[in-house]
Amino acid sequence: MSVPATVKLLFHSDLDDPAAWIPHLRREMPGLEVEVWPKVADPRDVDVAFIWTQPPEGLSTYTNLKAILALGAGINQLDLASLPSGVPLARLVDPMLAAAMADYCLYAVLHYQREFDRHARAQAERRWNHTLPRAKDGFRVGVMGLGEMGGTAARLIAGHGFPVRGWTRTPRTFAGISCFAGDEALGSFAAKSDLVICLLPLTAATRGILGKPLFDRLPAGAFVVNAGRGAHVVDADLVAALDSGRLGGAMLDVFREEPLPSGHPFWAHPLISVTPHVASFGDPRSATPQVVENVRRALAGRPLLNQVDVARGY
Ligand code: NDP
Ligand code: OXD
Repeated sequence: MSVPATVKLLFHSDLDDPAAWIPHLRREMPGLEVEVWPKVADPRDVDVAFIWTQPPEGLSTYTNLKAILALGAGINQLDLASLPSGVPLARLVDPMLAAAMADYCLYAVLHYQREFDRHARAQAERRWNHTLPRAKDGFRVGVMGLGEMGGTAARLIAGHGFPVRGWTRTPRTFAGISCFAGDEALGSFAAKSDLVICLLPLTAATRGILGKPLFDRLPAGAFVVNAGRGAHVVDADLVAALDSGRLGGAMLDVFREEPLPSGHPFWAHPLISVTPHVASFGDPRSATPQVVENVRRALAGRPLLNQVDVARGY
């Protein structure tokens, strides 16, 4: 189906640079007009919203929206309950986004298995720390969420020789990965995860999941990596578990408040590595075709690719 002569797209993000997207979008859709918030002539003329978060005034004045396309793989930041009802929502699924995330997770696994964290602390004290790392095949990695992000990360890490287990809401099968599903399996999953990576969406069921009850089920000295969402972590429980030695370290990419406030205890904690929500990022080069296809589908009233099940929350 061809794209109508003029299509209006609202762009709103405090994370993404519109200049990085517009040339790719225009190349694929010559009739596209991108209105970068707040320069929106008339919200009623906008066909599709391409947004990370909603504009501060919300979307209720965009009365002719045919689709909302999230600028991220995760969509909880959109405040689902306040989106205009009846307008379909899609998220970004992009092989480069998943590949970048898998690289981040593999880096985190190697960081802790090869004890780069300990060596950095030893260097700061000018201390020669000649300890040898645990064997790869004895360093068990647990991935929470085996979707686009977690599934890609789990396969990459398993391909590097680490035993990998995964935890999902519904039963899944992945070659070479021990799969666990449902709340009742969380304890068995956790009990043999020397390092746990959270790549869950933030929903009512997963909020606060990285807290004391889970930490207490992990092997002593386990490591936690969170690249899901900040509200997966109970911040005080994490600090307490690290301070008591229950956990050995944490690498965190996402936070309850972003940017992470300068006074937050995570910044200075010796066992925490902070990255500023850069574990992965949408790449306009590879993601534009999906966005354009979804604009076409929206205009034709067809189901979107990667449409979000709003009731399920992801
Ligand atoms: P998907 O929807 O593809 O996968 C989600 C996975 O989580 C599925 O395996 C799902 O299980 C599982 N899951 C959901 N709810 C539960 C639950 N209650 N219990 C157990 N498992 C559950 O999402 P993506 O992989 O694309 O993205 C995951 C998250 O990663 C995003 O929502 C976002 O928060 C985060 N993200 C972070 C980025 C960063 O830069 N830090 C970049 C991109 C994403 P099932 O398979 O049974 O449905
Ligand atoms: C996210 C993203 O969901 O960056 O965090 O895509």
